[in-house]
Amino acid sequence: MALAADLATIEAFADDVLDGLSASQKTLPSKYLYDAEGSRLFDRITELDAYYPTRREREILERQSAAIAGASTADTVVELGSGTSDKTRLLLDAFTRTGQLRRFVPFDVSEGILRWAASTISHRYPGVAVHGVVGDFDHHLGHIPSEGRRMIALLGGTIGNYEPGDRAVLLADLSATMNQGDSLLLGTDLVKDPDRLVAAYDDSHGVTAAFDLNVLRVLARELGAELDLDGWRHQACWDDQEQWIEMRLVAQGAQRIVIADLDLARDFADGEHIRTEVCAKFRRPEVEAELDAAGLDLDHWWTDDAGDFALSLAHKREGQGPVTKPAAPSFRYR
Ligand code: SAH
Ligand code: AVI
Repeated sequence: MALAADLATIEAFADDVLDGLSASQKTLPSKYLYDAEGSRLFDRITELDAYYPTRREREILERQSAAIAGASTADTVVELGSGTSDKTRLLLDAFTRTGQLRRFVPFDVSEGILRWAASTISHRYPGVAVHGVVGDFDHHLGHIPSEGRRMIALLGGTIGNYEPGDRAVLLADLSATMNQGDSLLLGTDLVKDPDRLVAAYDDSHGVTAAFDLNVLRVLARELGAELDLDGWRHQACWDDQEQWIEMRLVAQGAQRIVIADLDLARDFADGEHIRTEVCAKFRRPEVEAELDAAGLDLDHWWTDDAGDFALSLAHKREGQGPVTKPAAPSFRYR
């Protein structure tokens, strides 16, 4: 299916759009930013000077991948939201050096980039079985192969693209799919000077703006939305209370979005916005507490020298049965 999020059905996409554009604060789930063009633009973002998280996480992986391989003792690396799996090669190199790696399972909603990454990695690591899964964290974690001793990696700070309630659900779902002996490697961006954060999410080259605005093309192409592509502007704001960057599309003059098939027509006043992504930033006690609530115990916490980004390794608590999932959250603004 030529959908933005390749695996998601048109119906699920339509439901999400109806839901998000019907609330008083309009939102769109950030997973729809990643069609083929969105994935390409995200890759360009990771190369920007202003966008430090990728470089900082890479620095940690360069130093700690051997320790991660040793501590996890995993023979299977599952990577959620794998994208290009570029940094992941540092992990795979360390896991193959010890001879422990049998399988790599990249999992992503964006099919094109996933196929490219899976094929690149299977050529580079001929002795490793590569099993790509096209899926959505919110619906398809059950599609992850359960064989082997697995380390599940969620890198890049992608966990921060979930609001706290949704994050608790995702961590509980992950914990529920883990067996005793499996581990979770989690990348989290850390709280820092808001000016640096805003610069990282509103770069002077306009790449992040193009990434954000691209979701309007996705709406037009996939759902036949009628809208003015030039009538919106990208904005990144730091929310000190929520401790997250909010990416927004702000209406330039009065705007209207009509999706005839969904019977949807929304008017936006000049300056009104649609929230397209939250990018939450963390401190260690919060990460530890959120893992704990999901039945996961933190074993290791590594940061880069500047203290910008953290990688944590956690295991499923001994005797931990199914984790009680928090009630599915509703949008805060509703
Ligand atoms: N892990 C990579 C890529 C991060 S970009 C890195 O650290 O650089 C976020 C990735 O997660 C994208 O490839 C996107 O397609 C994927 N993604 C976003 N929401 C998703 C969801 N709900 N289910 C599965 N994949 C998702
Ligand atoms: C994928 N995710 C971790 C990125 C982030 O930093 O929150 C997405 C992104 N949005 C704009 N720039 C990068």
